Amino acid sequence: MNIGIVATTPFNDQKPGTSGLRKKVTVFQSPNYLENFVQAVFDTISAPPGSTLVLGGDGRYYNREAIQTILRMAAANGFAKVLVGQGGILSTPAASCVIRKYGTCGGLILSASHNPGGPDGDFGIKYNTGNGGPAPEKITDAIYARSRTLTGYRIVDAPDVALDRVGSSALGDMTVEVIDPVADYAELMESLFDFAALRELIAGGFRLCFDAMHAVTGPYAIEILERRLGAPAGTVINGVPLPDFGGGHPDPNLTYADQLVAIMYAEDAPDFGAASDGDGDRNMILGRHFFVNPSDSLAVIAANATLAPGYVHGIAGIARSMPTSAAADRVAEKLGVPCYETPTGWKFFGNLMDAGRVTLCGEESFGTGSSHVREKDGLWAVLFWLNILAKRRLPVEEIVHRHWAEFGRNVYSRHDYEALPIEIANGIMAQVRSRFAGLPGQRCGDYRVKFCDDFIYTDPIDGSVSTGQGLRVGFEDGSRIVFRLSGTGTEGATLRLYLEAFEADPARQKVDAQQALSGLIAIADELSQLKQRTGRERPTVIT
Ligand code: VG1
Ligand code: CO
Repeated sequence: MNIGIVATTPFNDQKPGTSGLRKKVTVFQSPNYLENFVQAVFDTISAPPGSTLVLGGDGRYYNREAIQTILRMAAANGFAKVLVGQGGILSTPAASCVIRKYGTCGGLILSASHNPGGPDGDFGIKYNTGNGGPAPEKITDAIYARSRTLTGYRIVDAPDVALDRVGSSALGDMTVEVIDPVADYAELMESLFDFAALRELIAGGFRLCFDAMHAVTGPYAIEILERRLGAPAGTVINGVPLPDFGGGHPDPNLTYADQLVAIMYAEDAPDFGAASDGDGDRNMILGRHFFVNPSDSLAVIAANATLAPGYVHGIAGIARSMPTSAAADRVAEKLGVPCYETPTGWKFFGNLMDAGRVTLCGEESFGTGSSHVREKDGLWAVLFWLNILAKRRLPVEEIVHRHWAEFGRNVYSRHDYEALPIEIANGIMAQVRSRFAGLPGQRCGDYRVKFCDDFIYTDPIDGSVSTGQGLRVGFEDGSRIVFRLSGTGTEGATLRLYLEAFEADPARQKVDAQQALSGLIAIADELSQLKQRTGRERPTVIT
């Protein structure tokens, strides 16, 4: 077997964002682009000889080609073994599960998550460390630095490896083991949730619908919901993963999961609906004619955690990203466990979970998970909800309403302005920042400003500091406005506006969030000149 070193000129645009390196497929297809980044990862982690790597992706366009390239490079870089999902498929949480279960030195996950796929869509790659979680900033910074100085990469000259059948084959001195992408993950889910109770719930006529959005969760959901839990065939819709996600936008929100939303708001709607994203780490939870805000979902799961066998002894603590509502904080307070506020992105939860400080983590962006893996986990959240529903036997809406009555409601919404010209987005952020000095103590509408800052996080475990994580305007009554630029988009800039108000009075909790937040929305526009600067009357997506 020939190990070659291919000379390259370094790239300058391979800085990983919120969740790995994401670019247009065409960028990844350009000569040496993928190879340069992969070599930068291998050089940075310098895995000891004999190491095993996990490899898989969400099945999007270019997944298979990238896997073949990475296998050839892994063989040339001295890995002893690569565990690759059959057909090149591994959902993000399943990859995390496999890395942990087999104690590998980490893995490469090929995904651009919720971004559209296909030849004109997006591709992405991310390195997860041996704990199963996304590499922390100090590693991604080192990978980026290396990607800018590389002048060559190592690769063997060999034919493609067969990926469609489970089993082992040799690639040079390396073993490629094609594994069932679902089995280890499904086994882990069975160990956490009361599958007997779920089977009984479903056999008793409880109706559900899961929208896999033609993305990676199709095979996982069919195996778990239909085969193991006995839900009727057809419970999983859009269950066949397609390289372009059927032309859709695999983002489980009220805008892009419109087919599921129509089903759940129809006259004969099922009891429960859920959707997941491109790589299977996000979840949207719906009841009959009812949407569960992701921040509330985290809080409800926390408050009901002991109903699931895997959490019967309680939770150690909760962590949530800064823009996520404080609904979970109220549950943590009541349970007497700590609640941590981290920057956006799952990589910031890893240290807290590894140190045993938290069990549950969540983000407002439809991300919920626990220390069972080191990624957010879409199907896990769905099973957690089903477990709660099986034990409490109440409609989804009623569970949330009772939760609000007990803890108060953190009325919450996120407004996304997608594909803005970068200068305009930067201008809005600068405009908000320019107002900071004069704001504290001032009245804005019905609110009085308590503080403004640009969120800085100091990791309580390793002391690392992350700056520039979002502009916050906090009010005396706990309400908040947050402005943040997305780190996952590939077209222009996406500005996210996060809005939160608190309502303690149960008589006033069942209101439309946009209406309840209208005062804050107006303040946000006044502070940022959003409408004027973007020329847009409304956001691209409202959650
Ligand atoms: C978004 C979400 C963030 C999430 C990230 C990755 O990042 O806001 O909460 O962790 O996507 O999710 P940003 O920088 O665009 O706001 V996934 O499912 O795309 O891996
Ligand atoms: Co995702």
